[in-house]
Amino acid sequence: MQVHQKVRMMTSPMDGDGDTIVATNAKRKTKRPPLYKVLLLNDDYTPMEFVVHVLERFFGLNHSQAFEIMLTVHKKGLAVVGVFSHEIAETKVAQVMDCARRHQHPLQCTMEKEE
Ligand code: TYC
Repeated sequence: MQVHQKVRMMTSPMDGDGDTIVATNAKRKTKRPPLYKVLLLNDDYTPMEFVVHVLERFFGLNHSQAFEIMLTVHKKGLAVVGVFSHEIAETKVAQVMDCARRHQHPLQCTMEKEE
């Protein structure tokens, strides 16, 4: 973002009314990489304890944090469980989906670019 700011200085160059124009906060040369939200979706069949286990195992949450997020998903339909780089988010989604498939639960996990 290019932002110009008018600053009073003891030296020139002036812009006519005694203010000096300076450029600040010039465009970043290295853009920060985008971040991705990992979302967990509700369904009617996956056991609550399994969801809590998945949140503890793959997202490093303690039992009460995991239980709280599981309940949010259960009540609201979905919740963000974490925000990661593209590669880490992809890995988390794959780990959850694989674990759910192995246990034959329909649990769904997806990722979405954070704006
Ligand atoms: N709704 C499920 C049940 O009542 C529990 C559940 C919670 C399932 C979160 C998925 O992501 C989920 N057994």
